Amino acid sequence: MSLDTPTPVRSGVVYKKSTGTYYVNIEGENIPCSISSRLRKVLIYPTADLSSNPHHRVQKVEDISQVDPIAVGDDVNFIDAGDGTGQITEVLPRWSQLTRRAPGSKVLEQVVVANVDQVVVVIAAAQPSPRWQMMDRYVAGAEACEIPAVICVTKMDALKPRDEADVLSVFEDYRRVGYPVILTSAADGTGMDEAKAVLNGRTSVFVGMSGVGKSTLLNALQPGLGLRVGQININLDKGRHTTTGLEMFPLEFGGSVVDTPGMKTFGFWDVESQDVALLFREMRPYVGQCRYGLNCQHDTEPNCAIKAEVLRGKISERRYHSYLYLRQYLYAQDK
Ligand SMILES: Nc1nc2c(ncn2[C@@H]2O[C@H](COP(=O)(O)OP(=O)(O)OP(=O)(O)O)[C@@H](O)[C@H]2O)c(=O)[nH]1
Ligand SMILES: [Mg+2]
Ligand SMILES: [Zn+2]
Repeated sequence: MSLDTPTPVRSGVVYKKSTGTYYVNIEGENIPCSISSRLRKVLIYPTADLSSNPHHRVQKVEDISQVDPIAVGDDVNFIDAGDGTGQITEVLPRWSQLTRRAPGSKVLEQVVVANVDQVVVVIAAAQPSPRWQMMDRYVAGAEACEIPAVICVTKMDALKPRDEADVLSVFEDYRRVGYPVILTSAADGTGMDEAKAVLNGRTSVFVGMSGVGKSTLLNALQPGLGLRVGQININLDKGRHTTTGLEMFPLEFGGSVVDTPGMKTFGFWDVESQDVALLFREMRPYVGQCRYGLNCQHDTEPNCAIKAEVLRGKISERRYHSYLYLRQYLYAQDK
């Protein structure tokens, strides 16, 4: 290449990562890219990863609190090597990010997905039976990341008639506080048009416990996607962690979606204990109204405005228990 030929810099979106390689999507093609040494400088690995990844060198870099400078969903600039590969030189500013504490680290943050419009919290109506506290943890996690949440109920076909009224009334609670809820079944096609309408034109990330049917739903929405799905373990009433990596897919009807492996938690990276109630929408207006003001944990304190609303039936008791449980989960042990 002669000196006066400008370096061909192109822009795209990171669709997938695997150790050291980032797949950048441009015009429907995934180009494997490495990253420039300037970006690599901020690429540090937690010490705990050393045993499993002997090739990773720990770099002690102050002021850096993220494990990987590039996340799925990032808009990046890269140099096209001309041989089907490239090198990422720049990550463009993110306008939203789903974060979590890096696995194996107490201090490092990991951006799981960048630049998403909405978090789709997926929960099965049955098989596995709904874990409401987990669901509230996901919804609160989305609030902590300031990304709108949509609730997508799967496996409506598997819901027993005798459980239907109870389960549906819980979803009504969410509608009442302002979360859209869609009821679907990949098995009989229920709610497919509604699901498409919610995903159309947006970038979404699917979260939810293993086995709830995230990959199956995506396959049903877009035949040909061919994501791997797995049977749930009936005895344990749990999935088997079939999806192992994070990957973004373009949707033919418009928009794109990131399928994730069943993550247990995200979003609480920098949430202080007294802020947890703010992550429950219906509690927000009462925060600061308790006798102990902003110091109230809404637990055993007297004259608590939030508990008063629970007693009056304005805040669901179930959501209030999820709040107590989440606070305990976050602060009784490590985040
Ligand atoms: N009855 C019924 N079963 C479903 C439905 N959708 C998914 N399943 C079953 O649920 C099981 C788990 O589905 P997956 O799509 O692998 O679940 P996942 O949420 O992607 O799980 P992970 O990748 O492990 O996080 C499979 O046996 C599916 O056949 C549905 O609409 N109805
Ligand atoms: Mg899956
Ligand atoms: Zn209170």
